[in-house]
Amino acid sequence: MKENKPKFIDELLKNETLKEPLKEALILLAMKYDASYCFFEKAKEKLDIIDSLKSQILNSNQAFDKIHLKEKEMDSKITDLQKKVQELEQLKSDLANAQNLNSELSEQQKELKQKLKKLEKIQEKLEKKESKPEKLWQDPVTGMEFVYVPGGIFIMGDVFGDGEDREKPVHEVRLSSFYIGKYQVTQGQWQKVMGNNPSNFKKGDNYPVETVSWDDVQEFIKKLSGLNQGKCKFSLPTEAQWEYACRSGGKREKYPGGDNIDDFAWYDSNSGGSTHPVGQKKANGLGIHDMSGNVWEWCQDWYGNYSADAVTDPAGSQQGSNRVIRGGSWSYGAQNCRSAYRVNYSPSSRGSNLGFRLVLSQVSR
Ligand SMILES: [Ca+2]
Repeated sequence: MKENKPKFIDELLKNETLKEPLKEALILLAMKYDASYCFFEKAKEKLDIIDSLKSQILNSNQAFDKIHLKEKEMDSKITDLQKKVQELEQLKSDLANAQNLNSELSEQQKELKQKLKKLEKIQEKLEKKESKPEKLWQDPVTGMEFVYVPGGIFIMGDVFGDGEDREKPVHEVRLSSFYIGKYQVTQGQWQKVMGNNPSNFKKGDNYPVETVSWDDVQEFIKKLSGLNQGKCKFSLPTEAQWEYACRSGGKREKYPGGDNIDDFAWYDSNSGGSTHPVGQKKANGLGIHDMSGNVWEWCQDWYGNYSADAVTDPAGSQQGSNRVIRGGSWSYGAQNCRSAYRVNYSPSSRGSNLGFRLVLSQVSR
């Protein structure tokens, strides 16, 4: 072991004059000094260790603080992340709801589309029905056939300029669609409804009924409507309806169907002095027979003068004493069988050359 005693003690011990007790005291002192020195050295070492430990502790405290800070940051980041996760969950659930809603909506959309298609089909059918009505309608009671006459505009009256004054002035008429008898009412049909046959020429059921007054016809209409349980609205044609139907829907036709009267009408030159079964002559452009000739036909209107004004669905004079008759007959000449020719008769009058046909304006199902 290294000795650390101070030099001056060695110097003193070299002195031979030094007394023994003093020498011993000096050696003891040197030993004490050495021990103290050793102790001091060790303490110093310990202090160094303590310092180092202190510094380590300080460092680790700082590190701990840093870790704590990081921990806090991490906590805050975790909280943020948790929030984000919650938001994402909410978004996910919103998305799921939206998807459900979307699929519900598309289901509803599908249903709506199907309904729309059905509606369109119904509309199409309705439009077809409206635009293409049945061309023929048959009365279930008498078997009477009616022809559809599509409405339109025509010039009514003496369009050929060879008529009577009472066929003037020509004027514009607008008419709604209607149905009109394909034939004059027959004796068989009259018999079925009225239970009698007032006709002069009783040659068969298919001959036109005649010797019926305008008033008789009103009774016939009332009874026929009753037999149809009020489902059908029958009437005599207005004078405008009659002329429009006669001229194949308002065409410029001198006789119903064309210029050659013999093709279309029984009149004095070809009738042999009698009526003929309905429908034997050619039909006009609408498929209607015997508008001219065979028997005159009652119209609904009071007889009156024409006005030059354009009119819509005219119903004739508002009042009068006679009703209009149209078309000529088996006993009259070609001039009286013209489409525009018009004459009048007392509503109570009857004649073997005077019958009628009906108009159907409405059928309720
Ligand atoms: Ca006729």
